[in-house]
Amino acid sequence: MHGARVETNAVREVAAAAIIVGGRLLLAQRVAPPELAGMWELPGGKIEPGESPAQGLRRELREELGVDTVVGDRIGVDVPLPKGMVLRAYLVSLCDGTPTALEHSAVRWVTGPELAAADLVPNDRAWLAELMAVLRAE
Ligand code: DCM
Repeated sequence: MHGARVETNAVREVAAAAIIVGGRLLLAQRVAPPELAGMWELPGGKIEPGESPAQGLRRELREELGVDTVVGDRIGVDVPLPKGMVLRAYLVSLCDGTPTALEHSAVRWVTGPELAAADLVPNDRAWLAELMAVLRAE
């Protein structure tokens, strides 16, 4: 078919990182789109074809925050996104570097109560209970 793109069976994944150090979770403030700008999210992004979720998330965190990481276990539910994509969260450890807002307007470390009060992007609210439980267990 003229102009047709090759479809793959793989569901396109957006992976997001729960980076927790010393009882605080890292949040990043979105700059776009307008309806999400100013809201806080778990940093991450789209996994590219041929990447594992762990590889893609490590790449995104290097690009967005300038850090080296190890991607661990999944946490929380799958969140359906438009166009058949799915959003998943992973527990991620920092190996090297200080998270810096290279593609966000800011980053900040929040305690459980601060997370509960934060202006989170709606999708990431699905993980609030699990994230609070991990923060309490720290
Ligand atoms: N997204 C989200 N929560 C995150 C990361 C991403 O809801 N923690 C959504 C926003 C976009 C899509 O995933 O709809 C792709 O993300 P981005 O625009 O950051 O590439």
